[in-house]
Amino acid sequence: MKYITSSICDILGIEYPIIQGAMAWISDASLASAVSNAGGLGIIAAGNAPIEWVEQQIDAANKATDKPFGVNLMMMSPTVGEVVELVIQKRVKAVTTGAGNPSEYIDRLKGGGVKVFPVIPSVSLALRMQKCGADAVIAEGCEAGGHIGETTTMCLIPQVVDAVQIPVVAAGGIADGRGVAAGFILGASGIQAGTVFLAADECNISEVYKEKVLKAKDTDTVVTGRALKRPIRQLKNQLARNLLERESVADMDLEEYELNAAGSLKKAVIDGDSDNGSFMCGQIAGLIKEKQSAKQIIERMFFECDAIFDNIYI
Ligand code: TUI
Repeated sequence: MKYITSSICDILGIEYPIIQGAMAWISDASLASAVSNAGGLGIIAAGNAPIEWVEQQIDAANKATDKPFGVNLMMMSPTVGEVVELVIQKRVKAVTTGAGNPSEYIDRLKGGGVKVFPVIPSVSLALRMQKCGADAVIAEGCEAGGHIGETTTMCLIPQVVDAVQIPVVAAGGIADGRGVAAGFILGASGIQAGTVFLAADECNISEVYKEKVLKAKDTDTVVTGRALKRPIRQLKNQLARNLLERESVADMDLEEYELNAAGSLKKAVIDGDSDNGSFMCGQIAGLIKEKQSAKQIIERMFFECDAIFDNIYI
């Protein structure tokens, strides 16, 4: 069987055109190195973490794999500038970025030999990233978990593909070979997946979090923070209900909201606090039924995708 390949594999030096979605507090060296060893691009999520933690994770990933991996810059973090210098110094292969506009850092990263793959939720931002010299864009639909935009993957990908000349990676709602094939059919050159790796053996989240993902149904996520222009998709629970109630009466301060959001994510990932944790997760969770290694997940997705392309005539 010939696995599908693309320009993304050449740019990143990887075997399968799959990038692991960055998940703050979750995507550490363990998950990133497992994905990279399986032939994808593993990603360490810098999130809001102290720079020392990011450095430790890069060093640990370098010990665990000789394959390329990347680091995600969360643009709302006050330490983004320091992480940029760190990835250059450590010769990290690539960065993905999220939750904001990375324009001011692209020249420096590219000059330092780092490939830049910004996550974007709209055509306008994709065009801005292309103009600033991004190597590719990751177009993420609002089916994704965590911080999201407004447009679905189905509508966003072809519009971004038509607007830019650089490669496009499809993200949001992809967890099996049908999703991978759909991304390619829509014109993407690769895919990013986050939620499916929550069920990976190498993903170090609380058992409560993992079980919630495995039990989730199609309608079990909700978007909080829309009224505050900070939309976050997470599993429905007491915290999500409280957030929705409070934002509807608009009595919430944005700074307080963001501090709470970060604290609540930690409660989900580390403590497994069912009521007060923020269990960020994409709508595709309903498709994820079993724990598997990152290698099994990736091989299954691309085996299924190849089988689809072998059986259709375009
Ligand atoms: O970044 C994500 N998803 C995330 S980041 C995150 S960390 C967090 N932790 C606690 C509270 C809040 C966040 C959790 N999930 N996805 C990529 C993504 N980026 N989706 C949408 C965007 C985006 C939005 C606006 C990218 C750029 C952008 O630019 C706006 C502008 O023009 O400045």
